[in-house]
Amino acid sequence: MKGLEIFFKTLEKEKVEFLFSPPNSFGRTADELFEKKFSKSKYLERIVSGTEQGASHMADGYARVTGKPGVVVCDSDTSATNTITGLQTANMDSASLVVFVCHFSEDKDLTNIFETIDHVGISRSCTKHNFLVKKIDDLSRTIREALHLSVTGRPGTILVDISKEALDDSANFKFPSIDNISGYKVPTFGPKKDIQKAVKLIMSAKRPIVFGGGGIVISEATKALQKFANRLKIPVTLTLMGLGGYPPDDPMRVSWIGMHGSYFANMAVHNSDLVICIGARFDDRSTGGVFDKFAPDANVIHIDIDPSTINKNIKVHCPVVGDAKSVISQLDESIPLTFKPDKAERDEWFTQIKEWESTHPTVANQKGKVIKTSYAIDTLSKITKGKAVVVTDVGQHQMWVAQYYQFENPRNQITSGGLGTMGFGFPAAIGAKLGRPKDMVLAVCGDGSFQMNMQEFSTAVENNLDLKIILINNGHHGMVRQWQTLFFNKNYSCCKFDLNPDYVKIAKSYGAKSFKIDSPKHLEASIKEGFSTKGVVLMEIVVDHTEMVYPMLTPGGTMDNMLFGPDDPIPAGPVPDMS
Ligand SMILES: Cc1ncc(C[n+]2csc(CCOP(=O)(O)OP(=O)(O)O)c2C)c(N)n1
Ligand SMILES: [Mg+2]
Repeated sequence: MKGLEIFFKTLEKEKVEFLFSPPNSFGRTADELFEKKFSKSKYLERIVSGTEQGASHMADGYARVTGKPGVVVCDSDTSATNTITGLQTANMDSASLVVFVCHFSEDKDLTNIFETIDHVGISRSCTKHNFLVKKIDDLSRTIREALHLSVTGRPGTILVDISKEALDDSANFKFPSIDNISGYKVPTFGPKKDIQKAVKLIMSAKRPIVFGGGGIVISEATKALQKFANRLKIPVTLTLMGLGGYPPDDPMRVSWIGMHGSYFANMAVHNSDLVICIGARFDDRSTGGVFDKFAPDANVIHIDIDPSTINKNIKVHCPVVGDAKSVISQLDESIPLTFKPDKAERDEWFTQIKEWESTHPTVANQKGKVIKTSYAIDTLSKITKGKAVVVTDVGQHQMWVAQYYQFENPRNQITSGGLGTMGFGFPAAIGAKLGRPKDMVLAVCGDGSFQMNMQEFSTAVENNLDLKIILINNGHHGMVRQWQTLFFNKNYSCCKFDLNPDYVKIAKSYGAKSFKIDSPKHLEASIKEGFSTKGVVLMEIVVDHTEMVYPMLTPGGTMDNMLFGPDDPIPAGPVPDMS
C-alpha cells in the first residue's frame, strides 16, 4: 500500500471524524485517492474551510467541545505556515489540535526548492511535540502517537511533517501498538507524601479557597470537586478557562477571578490562608501579575498534571503533580470522615465573602436607548438558561460573556484565553457545532474580531449548520478603546472603524440569514426569533461603544485592587500591555 493510503487509512482506523482543510490542500493524487477510497467512509468527513487558520480554529473548537483531537490536513507550503496562529492558540489553552503537513505535491521533495519549508523548526515553540516522518515504516505509528499525545497528560498541539518519500513509498499496512511511547509518562495519582502534606494544610486552613482552572474541565473533575468542596466547606472560584467547570448555583461557588473577574472572588483569593489551585497556571490575567504579592497570607497547594507549570509564577508550598480528578478523589479519601471544619470559622469566611459581594455585585444594568453589551449577554444567558456552548472572540464582549453568561456545563465555554486570538470565535464555533451537532452553539463575536475570519461563512453555510452568530457591533476595537480611555488619556488611535461593513448584507451574500437588533426593547424577542430560525443566522446587535468592562484589576496592583468606574483614579506607573 502507498504511504498516502496508509496515511488516510490510519486516520480512519483511529476514527477521526473530520479532516479540516482549505480547498486544494490535498493536491491531485491525494484528492483522487481520497475520493476513490475514503469519501464514503463513516469517518474522515472533509470540512473545507476558507483558510488554513480557519481550519485550525475549527479543529480546535471541535477538540475543546468533544475532548477528542481536532485534525487539520494541509500541504507543505504556506498552507502549513498559516496554521501557526491556530497551533499557538490551541497550545496555550491546552487544546488537542493535530496538524498533518503532507508533501502532497507531485514535484517536491525535501531539498531546498520552491516552497519547501522547515515546518518542524517553525512549529517547535507552538507545539507540545512535533515529528518529521521520513520513512514509510514510521508513518502509521507516528500518526497514532501524535493523536495520543495530543489528548493525554496536559493536552496540546502536535505537528507531523510527512515527507514525500514516506507518502510515495509502498509497504504493508500495519496499525502498530503505541502502548509504550519512550520517555512519555502521564501522571495520574499524586505522590503519597505530597497528598499527606496537602491534607494537613487543608485540615488546618481557616480561609481556604479552590482556584480552579481549565484543568478541571479537561480532566472532567466537576463532580469530584463538588463532593470535595461541599463536604469540607471550601469555596470554589474559577479562572476564565475554568468557567463551566463548576456549576454557578452550587453553594460553594464564588464566581470567577482575574482582570475582569468578580471583586468578591478576587478578594477571597487575596485574603485566603490556603489557595488550592487545580489545573490553572497563575497567569497574569488571573492573578493581576504581581506574583510576589499574590495572596500574601496563603499557603499554596498546586495540583497540575504538567510539572513545568509549578513554581513558574507563584511560589508553591505544596505541589501535587497528577490528574485533577484523581488527585481530588485522593485528597477526599485521605481526609478522615470524622473531620469537620470549624463551623464558626467557616461561617465567618463565607459571611465575609458575601459582604464583599454585596458591595460590588455583578448586575447587568440596561439604561438608555442604546443596548449595553453586558445586558445583551445577560439576556442570552437567561434565554438559553446557561446551557448553550458559547464560543467567543477576543475583546470586551469576551469579558462580558465571562461575567454574565452563567455556564452550567463543562466544555461549553470556548474562548482563546492564553493567546487572545481575535478571529478565533467564528471558525471555532463551526468546529464546535460539528462536534456537538445536537447542542445549541452560539458564536459571540466582536466586530473587529469577526472581520479577521468572516470568510468562514462559506463553510458554515455549505455544511448547513444550525449555528447562531451574535455579532456585537460597537464600531470599535472596544477593548483597545477602553485601554486608551483609561491609560492613554482618551488619546484615541485606530480603535474606531472608519468603515464598518454591512454585516447583514455580508451574511446574506453567503446565503446565511441575518438581521439587525438595535433597541433594548426588542432585544429578547429578536434573539428568540433568531434562535427559532433554522440554519446559519447572524444577529447583529448594535451596542453602546462607550460601555466599559468593570470591575478591572488595577494594572500593577494586587487582587484586592480593582477599578469600578471611570472616576476611580488610575495609579501612576508604566502603561500595561493589553494584547
Ligand atoms: C489577532 C489579534 N490582533 C490584535 C489583538 C489585540 N486586541 C485585543 S482585543 C482587541 C479589540 C477587539 O475588538 P472587537 O473584536 O471588536 O471586540 P470588542 O473589544 O469591541 O468587544 C485587539 C485589537 C489580538 N488580541 N489579536
Ligand atoms: Mg468591537
